[in-house]
Amino acid sequence: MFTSTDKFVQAYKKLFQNRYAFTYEQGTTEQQYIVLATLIKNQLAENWQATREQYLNEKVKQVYYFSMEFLPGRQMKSNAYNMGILSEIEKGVAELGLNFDELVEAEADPALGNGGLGRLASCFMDSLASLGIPGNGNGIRYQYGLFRQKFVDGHQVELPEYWLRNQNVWETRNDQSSYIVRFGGHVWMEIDHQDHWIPKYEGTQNVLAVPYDTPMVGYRTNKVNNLRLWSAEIPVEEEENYHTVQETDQIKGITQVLYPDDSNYEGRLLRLKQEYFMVSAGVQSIVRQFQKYNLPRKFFPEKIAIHINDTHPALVVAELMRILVDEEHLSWEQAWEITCKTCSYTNHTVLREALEKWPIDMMQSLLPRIYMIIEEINRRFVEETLPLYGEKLTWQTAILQDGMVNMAHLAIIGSHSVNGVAQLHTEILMNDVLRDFFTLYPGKFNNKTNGITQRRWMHLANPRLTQLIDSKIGEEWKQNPAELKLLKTFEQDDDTLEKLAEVKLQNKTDLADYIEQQHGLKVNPQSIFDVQIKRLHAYKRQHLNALHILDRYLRIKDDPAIDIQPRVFLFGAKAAPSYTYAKQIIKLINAIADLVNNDPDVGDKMKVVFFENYGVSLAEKIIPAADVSEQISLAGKEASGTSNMKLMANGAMTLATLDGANIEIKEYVGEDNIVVFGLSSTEVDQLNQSHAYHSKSLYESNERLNRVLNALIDGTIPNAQQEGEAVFDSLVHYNDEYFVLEDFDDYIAAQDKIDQLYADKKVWNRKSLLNIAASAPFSADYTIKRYTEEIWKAKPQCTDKEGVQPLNEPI
Ligand code: 26W
Repeated sequence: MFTSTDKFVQAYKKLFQNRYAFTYEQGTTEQQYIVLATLIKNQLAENWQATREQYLNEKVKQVYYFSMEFLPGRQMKSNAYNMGILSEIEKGVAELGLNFDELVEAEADPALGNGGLGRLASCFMDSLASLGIPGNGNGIRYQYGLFRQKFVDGHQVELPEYWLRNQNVWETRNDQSSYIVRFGGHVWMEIDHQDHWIPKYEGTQNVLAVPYDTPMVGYRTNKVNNLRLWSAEIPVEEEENYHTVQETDQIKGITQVLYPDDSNYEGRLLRLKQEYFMVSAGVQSIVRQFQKYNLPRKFFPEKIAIHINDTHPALVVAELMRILVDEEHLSWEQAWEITCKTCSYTNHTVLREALEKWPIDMMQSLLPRIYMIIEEINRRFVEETLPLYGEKLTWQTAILQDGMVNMAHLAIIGSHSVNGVAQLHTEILMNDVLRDFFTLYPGKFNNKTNGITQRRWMHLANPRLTQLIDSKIGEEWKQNPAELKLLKTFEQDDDTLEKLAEVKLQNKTDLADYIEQQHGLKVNPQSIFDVQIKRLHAYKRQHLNALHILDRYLRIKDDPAIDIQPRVFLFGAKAAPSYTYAKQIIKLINAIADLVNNDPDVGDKMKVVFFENYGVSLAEKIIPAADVSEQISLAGKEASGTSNMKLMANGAMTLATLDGANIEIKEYVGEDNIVVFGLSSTEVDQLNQSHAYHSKSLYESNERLNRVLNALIDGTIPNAQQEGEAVFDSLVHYNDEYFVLEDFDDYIAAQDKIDQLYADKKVWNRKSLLNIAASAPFSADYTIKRYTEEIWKAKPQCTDKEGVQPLNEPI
């Protein structure tokens, strides 16, 4: 790369001067960052081009990962690291007299997603590139990312997140690959002179989709994959038709802002426009790419895989049919075979309120041709299914139901593979949520447990731990995560355990400094750092955590001399702006924090911190400092979770219900090295079915619970009377939908167990080490290998009757 530090310094100075016409010392931190990032981007351009050309020349099979959300995090350090030039760059920057960490922080963190689904997509991008698998991301270049969260008097306030304010160095606009996407108007069919039925359009609104490409750099490979994000513009030839700012805004508005809703579906027209916009542009560019291969069209599924990340891009099925039938003039049957061999779908949630169903009227007027195609897919599906399975099952699985288009049904019927994201989740899909489809297509269903990239979440976020691991087992684990299990041989080694504790303490001290600087609050790094970081949602039960905090507070008040392990409770969570209850829980926890943090009786025994604006960058600071990982969702509700994996890999102990991937964590680490509590998903089902749950009687009969719940409404927490009442009412008067009260006792006991374990440092450190050692199976590299071998395989089949894929084997 750079032959010497001198060369780097010269190149930096030159580029800075070219760009700004003054010297770098006179520049702002942002400008200094922009030049450094540009220099790094220039270094990878050659590999980026070479990768693209190689894929094209060798006509390799390419995967297209369609996702409405990506959360890549800051990219400069990660790119330099994956390219193998990080230490070189750090040296050069020091030589220039600049502070590298400050430059790193000057980069905007693109918050183009809500949570787990978007971050998973970015971990997958990293793994695809690092494994040298030809994989492309396809998404939307939102001008405004997920809102910036601020607390005003403890309430969440949402501010616009204009992440493109400073130049985005990483993206490249590629006008030559723009496409037109059509909305609305009228469609009718005409026969042309070759006897093809051709749709004719009138009065459509045409939008130009312009791609912005971002390099996805592989770790220690020369491969650079592509993330393509589409932006909506007015087609140049139509500019004269747009006279007012409102008219132009309406077009550009399609890609203006990310919907801030996580797990809650709302049938908004603009959202449907976004979905089709991304899908149509993406599929058009794929078909163009395939044309460059110059192969018969029947090879399409052997050269192209399109992955549908949750139902948001499910229109892919209809759009690919449209292009193959209307533009490529294939027969319906041929087109259908290609489509379902090409497409695959991942489900990410079992929450009913999250399942997308668009009103037929809306779809028909916004996407008339697409709707016609969906109608035909549905007609043929019904025609085939009815005689074999009868009315009930056919009706339950149809795409069109009660005036709605059921997007999950479209995705399943049009794909050769349907997967869940953890073993339990996949089982729930097969036995419950998608049971009817499992009857129809058992061979389509399979599990792909989520994973995380160790590069960002260990190597980069936790360099101290990484160094310690390197010094014990060598560096091989970085290429081959399975090697992490070698750490287990050090479980009785005092030196290793002490060093591990030292690493954790240093990370906690760093986080404590950050907390003091941000919140003006001093926390003691010797305390247990107890972390719950995820979207705020009733099913994730941050309020159960809050009840435990209150209980602890009351115990300390009873006896200020109580001998109790000091704890810092750390929260990071955004609530959907329209989700009133979630916002009330935020306010309640902030009010509890005020109460606890300012009570002299409490002192160092406990502190509560609610970070503002939780996101990828903040997660990188918090996770390496965590002792306890709170994974306390109601069993059966959390599809997988991925913060659970990141925290485990950084040596936190998991405090968990048997939900999502927590179950696999327990399998890998062993039941002695995780603290499990609460109802199982089967017990939850039984309680729901029997209607035997009466939360109010628990409130009345359980003294301890009674006291904590009363504290919500009796003025104990000044400043959150209303919110305390809201939470109280939902738990006591509205029968506690997520069984918080049922799990309360068991949760408190589990928390006491944590205290007990932490009291014996050696025991704790050993468990921490064993968690790191057992975290390897959650490498996204393994997850991606499984997707590649089992879903995006060389010759996928439409009617995959091979039977259910085996669930993941431990490695
Ligand atoms: C249309 C509204 C909407 C928006 C986002 C509905 C649903 C979603 C996502 C599917 C929600 C989501 O992010 N699910 C999370 O996906 C993660 C990655 O698989 C899992 O780890 C989490 O358990 C799951 O909640």
